[in-house]
Amino acid sequence: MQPAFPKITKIAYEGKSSRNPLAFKHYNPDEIVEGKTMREHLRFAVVYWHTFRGTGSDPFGPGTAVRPWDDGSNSVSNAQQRARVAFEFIEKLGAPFYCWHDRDVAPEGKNLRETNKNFDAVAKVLKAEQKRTGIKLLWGTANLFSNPRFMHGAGTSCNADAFVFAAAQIKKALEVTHELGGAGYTFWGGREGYMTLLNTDMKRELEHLAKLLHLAVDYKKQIGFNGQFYIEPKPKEPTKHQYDSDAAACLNFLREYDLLPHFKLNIETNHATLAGHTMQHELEVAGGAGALGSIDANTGDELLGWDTDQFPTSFYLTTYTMLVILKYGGLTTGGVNFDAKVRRESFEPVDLFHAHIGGMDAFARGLKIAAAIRADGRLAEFVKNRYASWDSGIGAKIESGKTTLKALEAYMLKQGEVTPNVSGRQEFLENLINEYL
Ligand code: XUL
Ligand code: CO
Repeated sequence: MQPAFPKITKIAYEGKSSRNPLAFKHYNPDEIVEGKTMREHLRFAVVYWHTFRGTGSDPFGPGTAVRPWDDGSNSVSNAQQRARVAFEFIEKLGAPFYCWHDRDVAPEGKNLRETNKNFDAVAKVLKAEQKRTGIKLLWGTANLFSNPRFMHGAGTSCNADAFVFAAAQIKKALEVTHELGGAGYTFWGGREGYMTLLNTDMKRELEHLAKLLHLAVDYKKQIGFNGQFYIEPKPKEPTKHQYDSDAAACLNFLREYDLLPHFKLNIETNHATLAGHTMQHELEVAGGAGALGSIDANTGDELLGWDTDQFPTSFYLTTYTMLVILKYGGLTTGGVNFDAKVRRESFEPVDLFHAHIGGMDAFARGLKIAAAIRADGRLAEFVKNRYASWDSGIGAKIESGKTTLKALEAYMLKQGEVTPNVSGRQEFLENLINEYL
């Protein structure tokens, strides 16, 4: 095969004084941070859908992207060629992982049988390319939202046959993920929600969704797939309301239907924004429940109210993200997945490199800053001291459950009033973060 990126060689780490746009300034894969290499901490993944299937189209116009390797057809051979190009890109970039939807990698055929055959034919190339390069699958997923059959949803559709098609699709996607040694499998319920409650039996839909996930858990065990299952929260778009609206809603759903032991969350920055939360908030909610699994690291534009899927470049964002991830023990099965696309105006293949290099550098820098803040210790110490009143005396008694409302009343009757104990010091803490940026 002729190289798709003939002028680009392996992207190297050149350090922060480099002015080479095709070099890393901060991501030095072998550099040790908090006892692990950056490669191990960040576990970067390239997404197949935006990077190799994105055309730059939007609701107002067709694609702009120039992709000389793609013949534009829906053939299996074009899909196989695209797979080889994908691996050339990921290898040159030096990302250790990638992620796909079943329908990104292979075209749909005229029925499920033919579609599965197409998928197998491309998966064969993916497997060979994984073997050749050592690049691994972070997670696979099934696209249960693009085809018109899923107009009412998949697991939550009013049409039982659509549920069945989704189940069959998940079965196959799990098999291929397993065959490719995937570290995980993600469920993003793009149309698992509603456009209007006037036509929706919410309770019944949620029960169906839980059933579908239980069937997947059972099948996972049956085929011996040990990868981690994730749910990816998002509040809306394409639906008005998606049931997996944020981390807290997902956790509640998983607990209610006895699914929590089998799932962690895949938290996406732009989805947090759409839910009216920060990424830091969503990660804390997941981390506190022991369910922080993986992240989709794309970001949005705060002036635009939709999911713009941009590459992250803000050091504040990556620092806050890495502070929470490190606090909860780091990414284990998960990774930093760039579910991001280049802008429609960035139509050349080289833009794909600029975008990923920038995102990887932003996260490497965020990792180093977060580690430095942790090594400094003032932030953690401040938080610890802020709760000092709970470490002894009446606070410790309450925490250990050794008190009653009557005893607390007696305590306060004696004391009379609450004395302020510590300032929140938000400004001081914001300045402290700035010392490291
Ligand atoms: C959509 C989104 C998806 C999931 C995988 O907003 O983030 O691409 O990551 O289905
Ligand atoms: Co995503």
